[in-house]
Amino acid sequence: MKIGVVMGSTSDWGVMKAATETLSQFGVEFETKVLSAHRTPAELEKWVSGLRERGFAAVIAAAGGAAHLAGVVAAFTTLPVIGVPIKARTLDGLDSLLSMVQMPSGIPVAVVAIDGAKNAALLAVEMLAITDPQLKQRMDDFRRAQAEKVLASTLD
Ligand code: RP5
Repeated sequence: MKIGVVMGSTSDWGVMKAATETLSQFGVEFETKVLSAHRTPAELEKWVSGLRERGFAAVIAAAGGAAHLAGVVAAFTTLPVIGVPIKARTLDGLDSLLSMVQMPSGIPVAVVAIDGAKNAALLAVEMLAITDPQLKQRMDDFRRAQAEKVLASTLD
């Protein structure tokens, strides 16, 4: 199963590289797209509507400003949608966070931290790992390595 990674602008890519790098690290296939809820609404609908039958399991959607992208993606699919609020040029990304996290009842979007691209990918991997034992093992190994790094750390 694959993960869709969509962002509203090429200006989001600097942050979103961390998501695709993390998916690659776990050997998860993905497709990246730049599509905007307000600049390319028809193309966004077409791409999102075809994802399930093309073998996608979830979508990561990143946007800044009035970040309605994740909510609109969620409106067009019943695949799980993970929103990444991008720290835009104004308001420190708070506008992005609130517009993603405050989805009205009925159309859920799971939202990670502002610029939280890596966690979005990890959450997507965990979703796939529910039914993929190899991926679950890789996630267990990742967690163990992370814990060992913390335990081995020293202060000056
Ligand atoms: C949103 O507006 C994008 O997701 C981006 O975070 C923000 C600014 O886009 P650009 O003006 O840099 O293209 O649609």
